[in-house]
Amino acid sequence: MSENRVKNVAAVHDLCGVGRVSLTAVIPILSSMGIHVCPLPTAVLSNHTQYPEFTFLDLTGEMRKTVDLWKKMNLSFDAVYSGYLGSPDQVQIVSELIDHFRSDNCLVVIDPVLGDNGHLYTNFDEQMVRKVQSFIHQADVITPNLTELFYLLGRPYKEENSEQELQAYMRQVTENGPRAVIVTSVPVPGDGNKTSVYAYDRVENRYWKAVCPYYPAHFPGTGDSFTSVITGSLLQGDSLPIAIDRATQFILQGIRATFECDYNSLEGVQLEKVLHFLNDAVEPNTFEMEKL
Ligand code: PXL
Repeated sequence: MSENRVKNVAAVHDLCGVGRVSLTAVIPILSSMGIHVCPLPTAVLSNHTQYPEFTFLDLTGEMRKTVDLWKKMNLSFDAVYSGYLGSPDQVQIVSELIDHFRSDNCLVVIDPVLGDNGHLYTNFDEQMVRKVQSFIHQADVITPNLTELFYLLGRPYKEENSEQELQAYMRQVTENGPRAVIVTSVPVPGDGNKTSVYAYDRVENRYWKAVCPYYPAHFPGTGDSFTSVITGSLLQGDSLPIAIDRATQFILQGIRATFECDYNSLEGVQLEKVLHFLNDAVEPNTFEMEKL
């Protein structure tokens, strides 16, 4: 019976030996949610780039060969999901992958990894920003953090934004492309112990918001874990607000399971302790916003 078929995702991310980011977060999370991950690795690193030193093997040439072969093999994917891409060339390859494999039954999730805390990550420049600005038009769902949202809009970063402004930004970023945007790491004005997530579904013209506790520790890879849960949840048939509930709840469980430990936070949240929660019921925490 075809309904029982395990769904598959072409996952375009790098592979880091140490530090739970990209594929080492994407694979366990989606596998735990009953989804088959087909990795298209963009690079192999000794560890992620927030450690003082790292080795880096670029796989752009191998990506091109893999995509050409996958096209010949008559494959189909239930989703294409991309994260950190190292260069405009890699974006171009993933863009061609999506063009080839997209269909009404294929969900395209793009996490437009560009920066955080108001700044671009090392190695990214205006050329990369412009490439990603047009790339997101191919997505069904994008998951920028607040910094990335401003880069996608070509506006200077601003930490404090009214709900009316946030709604306008989300309408603008979805104008020619993604059906839905989920914006993470939106500070809650006047409350440093909270953070929030905003979302907009252009087709339904509905806005959503979730407020979550904020833990003052930096764990690389939480964005990758968040978008992986969103992807798995949407593939399981959940609505956008339920997918956000699932993702925010999981990240919180992971941070709580890690926060108290005497531990180098660069290694990322201890996913292994909380993967089993992915199949539990979720507490509703995402509410529909009034249109402003
Ligand atoms: O999205 C996190 C991430 C992914 N890939 C690489 C990284 C990081 C964060 O530092 O360095 C290579």
